[in-house]
Amino acid sequence: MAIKRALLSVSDKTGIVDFARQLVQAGIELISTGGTHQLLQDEGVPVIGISDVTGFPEVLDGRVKTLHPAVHSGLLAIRDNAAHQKTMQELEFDYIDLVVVNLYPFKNTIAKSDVSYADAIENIDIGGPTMLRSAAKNHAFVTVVVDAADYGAVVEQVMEAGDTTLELRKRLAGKVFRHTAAYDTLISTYMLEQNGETLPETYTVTYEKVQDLRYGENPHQQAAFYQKPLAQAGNITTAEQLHGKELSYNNISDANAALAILREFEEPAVVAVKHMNPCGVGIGATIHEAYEKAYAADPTSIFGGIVAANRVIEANTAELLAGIFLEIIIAPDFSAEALAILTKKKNIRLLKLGIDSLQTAAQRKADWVVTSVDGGMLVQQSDVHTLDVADLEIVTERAPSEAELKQLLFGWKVVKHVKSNAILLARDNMTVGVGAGQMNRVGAAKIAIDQAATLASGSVLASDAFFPMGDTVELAAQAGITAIIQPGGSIRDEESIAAANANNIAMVFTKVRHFKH
Ligand code: 93A
Repeated sequence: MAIKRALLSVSDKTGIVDFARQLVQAGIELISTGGTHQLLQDEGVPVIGISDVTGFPEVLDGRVKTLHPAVHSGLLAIRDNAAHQKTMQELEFDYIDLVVVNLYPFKNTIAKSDVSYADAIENIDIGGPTMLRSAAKNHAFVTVVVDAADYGAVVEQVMEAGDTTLELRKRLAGKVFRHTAAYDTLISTYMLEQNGETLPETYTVTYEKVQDLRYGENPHQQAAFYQKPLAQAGNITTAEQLHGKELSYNNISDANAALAILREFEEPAVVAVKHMNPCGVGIGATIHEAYEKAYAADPTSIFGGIVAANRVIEANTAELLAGIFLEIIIAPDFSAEALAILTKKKNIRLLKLGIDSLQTAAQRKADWVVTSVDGGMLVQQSDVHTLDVADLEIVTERAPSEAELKQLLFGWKVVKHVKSNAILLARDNMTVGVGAGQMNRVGAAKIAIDQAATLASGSVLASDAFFPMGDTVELAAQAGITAIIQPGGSIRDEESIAAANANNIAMVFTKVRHFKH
């Protein structure tokens, strides 16, 4: 069966004129809606207006253009069914063999910062998806194109054989249902969010592929990278790679972890990450100073790690960064000089966040975090809790000094992002010991103290959850730690408090915990 008639109705008119011309060359008659019709006419492409097919004008400001039995019978009729043939003749309807539609730009509309609700609603396409679905259902006979990237394949087959293959029609129909499902999902998410609804009965977010990955956590695992539509700026999904090899699966998850820590800080901060945990975090008056501290925190573990900064990287810092082996450097931007220095290194990946400075967690829209389990998933709000100093409870005889308090709050911001059980030591605006992912808290404390070595004495300690016994405090005291921040809330808090008092340690309770599994 040859393709005789095509209906073209597109919002994004890129490439449509050339495509239409080629269809006409192949002897196909064209029908089109308002704007598309106008464009084709202006370009001298012969085309019939949709009203000449339906016998109706486009009405209600274009809300009803193609929603008519003449269109949908033309699309849905089973060509080799005698009863359908008879009905088509009686109603004087003609078959439509090819449909080319792309939809009202709902996503682009809601992405505008000043979009009105009415404008968003007006950009919900009804007639377009209806035609796409009719044509896709009847793909045994009808060719349907929703993606301009497929114009070429259709033209090629039509020019050669006057028709498309069933294989192509099936593929294009499958694409259509995926496309309309994603389109509706976005509308649903937008509308329910406007109404404050969260955690719906069915969880349908459509993720769009950013890129295929060479492999997953290990070379024998297939993997790809997806992003949510309308991902916020400053995310790893929206970062621009300026230099270096393709990102790997582990690079992306580590970079994501680094950015989450960075969002804790408004002042210049640098975070070094290895295997999803911070190995060095520093803050300073300048990003250079912050980097020196993040490096000094643990000059061994940073090797092969990821470094993220919340200010533009300048040449002086780039010189230092170029001196060690790093997988990735992430920053809002790089000065031209810094870029010249760093791009000399073939293997380093440079990621630009494309924003002036990184937004802090408090400035961002709260997000939902999805973790998969076999056969399902868990969804929770991202842990964006920020501590109010006024909520701190001093539980020891000695209150922390101002200097200790500053380090305690710094440590608390970072320990939140360390895999539980976590103990972190801080001093001089940098982490000096990180104990991550231990099955018991004393074990985490031992690792942190061991790593801090001589710097443990005079540091402060932060713990992501309460101490079930006094043993961690005893260990801290032996190491010369002077102050502790922890959630409190254990039935044996008194034991920890007594141990702190006995050793002149100042201890504060946050009454908030930050488990991270
Ligand atoms: O407003 S609609 O939901 N009602 C319709 O009957 C209809 N038919 C096609 N939207 C409709 N369309 C859409 O119009 C198409 O999906 C396409 O995006 C757009 C093309 O309009 P024009 O050719 O006037 O630029």
